[in-house]
Amino acid sequence: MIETPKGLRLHIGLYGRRNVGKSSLLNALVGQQVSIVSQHPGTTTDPVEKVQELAPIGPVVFIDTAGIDDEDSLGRLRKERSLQALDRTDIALLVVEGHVWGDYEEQLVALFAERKIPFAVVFNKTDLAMPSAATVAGLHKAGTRTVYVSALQSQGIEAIKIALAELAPEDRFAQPRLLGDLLAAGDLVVLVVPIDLGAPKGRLILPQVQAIRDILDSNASCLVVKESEYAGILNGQTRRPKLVVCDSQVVRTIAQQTPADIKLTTFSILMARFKGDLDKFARGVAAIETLRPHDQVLIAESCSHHPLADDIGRVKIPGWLRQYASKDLHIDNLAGREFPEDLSLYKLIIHCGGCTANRKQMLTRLYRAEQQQVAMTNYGLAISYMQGVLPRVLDPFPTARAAYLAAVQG
Ligand SMILES: Nc1nc2c(ncn2[C@@H]2O[C@H](COP(=O)(O)OP(=O)(O)OP(=O)(O)O)[C@@H](O)[C@H]2O)c(=O)[nH]1
Ligand SMILES: [Mg+2]
Repeated sequence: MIETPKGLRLHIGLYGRRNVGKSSLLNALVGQQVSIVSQHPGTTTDPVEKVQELAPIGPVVFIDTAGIDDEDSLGRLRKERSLQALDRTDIALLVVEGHVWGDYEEQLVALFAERKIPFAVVFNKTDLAMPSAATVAGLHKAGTRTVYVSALQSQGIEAIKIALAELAPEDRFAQPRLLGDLLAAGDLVVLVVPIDLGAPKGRLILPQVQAIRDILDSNASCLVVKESEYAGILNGQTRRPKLVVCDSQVVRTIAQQTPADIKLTTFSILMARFKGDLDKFARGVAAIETLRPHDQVLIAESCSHHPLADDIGRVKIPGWLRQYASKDLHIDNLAGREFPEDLSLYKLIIHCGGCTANRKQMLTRLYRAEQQQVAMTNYGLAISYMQGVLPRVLDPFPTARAAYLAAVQG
């Protein structure tokens, strides 16, 4: 078995007073009894470590520490060990009992701050008591994340995982290449770039520029053409393109003009893979088929650009969806940083390519949707789906294609 070495794993430490439920939380997080729990304060003496694959972050180590609020000689030893664990902690969870917040917690917060360890405050035992509004307000004012849980009743454990994903450093979310991994040196790629009203003045958009750069990094070449020139250029080529990448909005025409043995995809599908999880988006897109009148759909964008008259997220996709599924869909648009906590009212979320967002943000959103069992896909997949060319444009990505086919059959 190939295991990620501990040193490469994100270390998540649980800290807090004795008896607040650190060990109970560890057990709830990993779904196993790995740390001993008892009603006697001081149960955990040495830090307990547990390796785990934690979605969506990946390989992590949880460290359950001894409560470090006692001052007898044994207590001092425990305290030392727990503080040593801080040295290897990438993210800390400060576990507190509902209503208990004092100097001890403030000291731990100061320790995290001094060591620049991102942390969240986990209010445990909320089945017994809730934190005071003043405590919570103070934490929020300082920009600290708070989570309310009950380890005993297994409540709120998902919220901890989401907080962890949000606190995890961006470089934990390994980024695939945009398309370079699909190419060999000497290959030719054709990029079809419509220059319409939506195209920014005097430049190309980021995914197009990134694609050109990535192609060059692979020692491959590319031709950049407008859709009106495409057929002519393709016919005049003696070299067969390895791949054609087009804008989603012209995918149907380009698919018709491209021989079946030349692989075709879209910029947004490349972005879906680069910034998110193509397999999951491919699975999510099948939900379009199940949309019924009055279902709620969320269209989410990472940036808040000024919407154009025929804006893709506000006008085009809603129009296509209404035409394809039902004219009576309820469609909400959200742009920028906001993304609702409660997604459960939505039947489907369609996200933009996220060219201005990072991979971590997208994976965290995807994870949240997954937890609430709400289908999520992205612009490019949704458009290609409604244009009837999805299997074709997923052809270069066999696992995504399989995920899509399984979802439409299931
Ligand atoms: N009511 C309630 N009891 C809880 C909850 N979580 C833990 N407990 C109880 O609190 C006691 C202490 O739990 P532990 O998980 O051992 O606490 P700890 O923080 O690891 O304690 P030390 O190892 O002594 O520092 C046990 O009796 C648990 O059953 C909760 O959410 N609600
Ligand atoms: Mg313990």
